[in-house]
Amino acid sequence: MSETQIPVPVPVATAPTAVVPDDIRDDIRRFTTDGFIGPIKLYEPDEAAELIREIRIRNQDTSKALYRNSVNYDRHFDIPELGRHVAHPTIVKYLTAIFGPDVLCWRTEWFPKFPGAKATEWHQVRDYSYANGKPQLLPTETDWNAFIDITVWTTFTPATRETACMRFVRGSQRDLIFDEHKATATGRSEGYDVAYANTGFFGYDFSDFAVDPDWEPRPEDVVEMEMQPGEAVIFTASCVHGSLPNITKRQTRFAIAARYVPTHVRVYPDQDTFSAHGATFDLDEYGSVLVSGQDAYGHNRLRSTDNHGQPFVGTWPA
Ligand SMILES: O=C(O)CCC(=O)C(=O)O
Repeated sequence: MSETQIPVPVPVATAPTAVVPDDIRDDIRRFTTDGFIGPIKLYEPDEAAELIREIRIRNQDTSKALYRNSVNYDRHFDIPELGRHVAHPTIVKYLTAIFGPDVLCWRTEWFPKFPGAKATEWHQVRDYSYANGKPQLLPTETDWNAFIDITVWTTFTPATRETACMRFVRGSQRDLIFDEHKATATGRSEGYDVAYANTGFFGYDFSDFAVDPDWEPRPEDVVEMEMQPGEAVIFTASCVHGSLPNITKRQTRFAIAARYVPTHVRVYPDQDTFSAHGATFDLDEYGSVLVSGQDAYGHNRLRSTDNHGQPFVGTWPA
């Protein structure tokens, strides 16, 4: 760690109420030290191909989407395949081993990388205030730590070094390398289309947040994770991550990230709307989805059914 980097408390990955199944004990241990774990198989490759085909067809109709935006936030509300995906039993198994039994899905996002797309630059996210300067997550039972927000990034097409696989800086969740609370103008203006925003982070320039502008990861800490369709990587967004460029001529890499918190975390605290990636999101109809356990806190509005009136959870065998 350089002198300009501010140390953050060493986090504990598993909550006191978490029960870690024996078969994933080593994975959880590795997740604690590295900040990510994968690839983890969720679907067979042909099942993944069929799912993404269906999802892309359904994407044409946004009449029941929660909001109109080109980052496709929260399409699990109107695309049933995604509503089912967020409560996948393997995802829930890992998350409950980390958070304990009570888990909310608070957001989904699409990450397509089209042929010729730029790399996603190194970034590190803690409470998502990079978007507009306001924290989108606020823990109430603990201080902030690296394991109160976990992303499950699932690829539905091959994610290779050529098509833009994810990469991580092992163990970097322990260091403050990017400080989202720094002021920045880039990315916070309204009305741009992320598809055409010429930055490495969907309209933002994450180097604006670098604590040390000269920071570079040590090569031996960088892990490039190639993945098969249907595989997921689970990570804390406070582990520095990004992806390679898509250098192919015709292969789109298509991934969907689902983000989760334990129920004690307040999601979008005291906000009726928020802005991110050039768009404004009205939270009127928004709710987090309880994918496991119970919500004893009542901090957040919950949604148990999607925008077609179908239950989110309960479509997987118990
Ligand atoms: O898919 C990508 O290129 C980046 C994904 C990412 O940064 C995330 O899921 O937080």
